[in-house]
Amino acid sequence: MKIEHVAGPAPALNAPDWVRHGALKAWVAEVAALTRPERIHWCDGSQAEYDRLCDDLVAAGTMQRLNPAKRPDSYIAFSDPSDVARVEDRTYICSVHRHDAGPTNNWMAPAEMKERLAGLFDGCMRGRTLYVVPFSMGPVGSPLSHIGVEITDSAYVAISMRVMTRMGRAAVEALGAEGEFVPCLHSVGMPLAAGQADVPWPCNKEQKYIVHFPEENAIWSFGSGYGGNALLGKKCFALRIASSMGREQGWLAEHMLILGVESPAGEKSYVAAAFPSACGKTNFAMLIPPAAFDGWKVTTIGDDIAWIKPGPDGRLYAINPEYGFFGVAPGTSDQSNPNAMATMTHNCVFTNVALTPDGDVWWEGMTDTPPAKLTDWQGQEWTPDCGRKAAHPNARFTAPASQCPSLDPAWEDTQGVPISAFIFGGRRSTTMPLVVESFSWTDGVYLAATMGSETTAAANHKVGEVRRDPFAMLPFCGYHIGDYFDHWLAMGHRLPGPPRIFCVNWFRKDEDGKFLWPGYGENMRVLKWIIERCKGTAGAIESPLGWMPSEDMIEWKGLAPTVRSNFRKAMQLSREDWIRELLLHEELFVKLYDRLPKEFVLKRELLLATLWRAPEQWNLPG
Ligand code: SAT
Ligand code: MN
Repeated sequence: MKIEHVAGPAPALNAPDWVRHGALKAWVAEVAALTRPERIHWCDGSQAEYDRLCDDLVAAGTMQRLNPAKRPDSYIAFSDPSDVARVEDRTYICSVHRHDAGPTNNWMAPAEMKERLAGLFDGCMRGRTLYVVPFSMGPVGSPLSHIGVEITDSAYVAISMRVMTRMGRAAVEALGAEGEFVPCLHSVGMPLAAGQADVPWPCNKEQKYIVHFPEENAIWSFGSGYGGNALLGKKCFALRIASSMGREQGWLAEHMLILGVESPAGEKSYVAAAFPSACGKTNFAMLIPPAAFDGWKVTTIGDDIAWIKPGPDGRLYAINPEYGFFGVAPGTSDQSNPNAMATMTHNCVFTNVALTPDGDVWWEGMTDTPPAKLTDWQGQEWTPDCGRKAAHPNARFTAPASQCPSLDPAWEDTQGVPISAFIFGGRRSTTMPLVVESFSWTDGVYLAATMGSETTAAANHKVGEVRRDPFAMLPFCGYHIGDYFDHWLAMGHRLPGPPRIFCVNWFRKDEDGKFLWPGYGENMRVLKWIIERCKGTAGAIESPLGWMPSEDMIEWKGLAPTVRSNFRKAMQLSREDWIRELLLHEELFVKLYDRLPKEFVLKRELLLATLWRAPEQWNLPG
């Protein structure tokens, strides 16, 4: 991308001899001339480099080394209290035409945005090191993979990218002299004047911009050092830019975990499941079946993002483009997710969790009884009765996927794994049943498109309000969401036998606000029915919404009878709730009107008519 406003001397380019890509070197030189860092470092991705950058971060006060006896090779970082989550209101899709970004994205004309950003990036790396961070999303050399290069002035970002992506020399070598890469430009937006002391978590408190140019596959991010705002391989590239690439090239980039299920007979199936941020995707991806499911095994391919392409046999194949997990820490425990706990025993970076006096980490939900004393995520002394949370609700662990005990042997398979089912789930206290299978592909795309969810702490908005979150992609779709629905419809109709589509809701509550379903490992009971539906071995009954399991189609072994009676409540459909829901569908549809697939209008009518004929409270028979 052409950068204007170039001025001033730039440091030596310092490109190592393994960088043969002329356009890459030219881009780095161009950025350095604009941002004027003190020095340039090309990341090779080695362990020695990682260790050295971690030492630098410890020296700078950004991270503290955890007690090596408790948590070897691990660190804790506290962010600035103003920089704790994705900033959706500062996230832009800058297509040439406003209409191509659609009504669910912030938009600005590319020329205008570049002008504004060039002003912000001008000199923004003064006093800092510019890190060139080459990375591959997906196994290096896989036909499903793509390469990016992030330029950042944050060493924390550089080391996090080494955990989260295949980072370093191998990615540059795969690029060769003229391979295609997605340029990802990032700055914390806090230049240092001569002699000015740095702060532990540099960021820009006034100005933040997370900007995507889908027509040139480029990303510019300014002002934040946190998570999806700054680790640009994740939401910015692997979802927003990749979703737009996928639409042009005939594939899908989705906010989905991928897991494998092995039956006692040794049959293996894979499913991909979409849930909004902080709705338990990591827990589901690492599920451990209850004891009664002797011989069943769940394995993990990924916990957040799936890239999916049709294979030569007409099935859809998926890879996890990431290399690590950036999981929500609060609520994670040896009970809720033993695999995640085992993944983060070493080589882990924790952000905004609490620090124990003996140099380990703690967060709400990790143990029933909190430690008597902690340092909280803001670096302050904390006691159980102080009235504050010890960890930020969006506190995260960054851990290598390779350390996960449930990792699937095929997780780095360059061809990907075949997907039998798509599962969509929101966080809904009411309305949505525990599980339902759509009547058809079109029907399933409708249900996914109209998904709602109560908001979480993963983005900086009010927690707990229901918003439409189509495909759990609302903050991550890099183009018009109506075109995205159309792309999904078209993808399925091109396949001889598309995967089945299911909706689940682990979060339904009773009148007293208590969860009706135990969740976690017990979700295996629902997953088993889903897998058997795909194989054609499980029955289902017709509900107004789709196919549902009756009570006798679920495996109940080892579960208290009360859960069984709650199941019926969790499967109830209330006409009143659903009429409200359909009005919200209408609200979404009106916004998208000119690009809304016409199937959706008819489907909505059909659903309304069916609900009117059904009883006011529709219950599973029996
Ligand atoms: O901060 S991230 O965007 O990477 C996490 C999330 O919102 O899922
Ligand atoms: Mn996510």
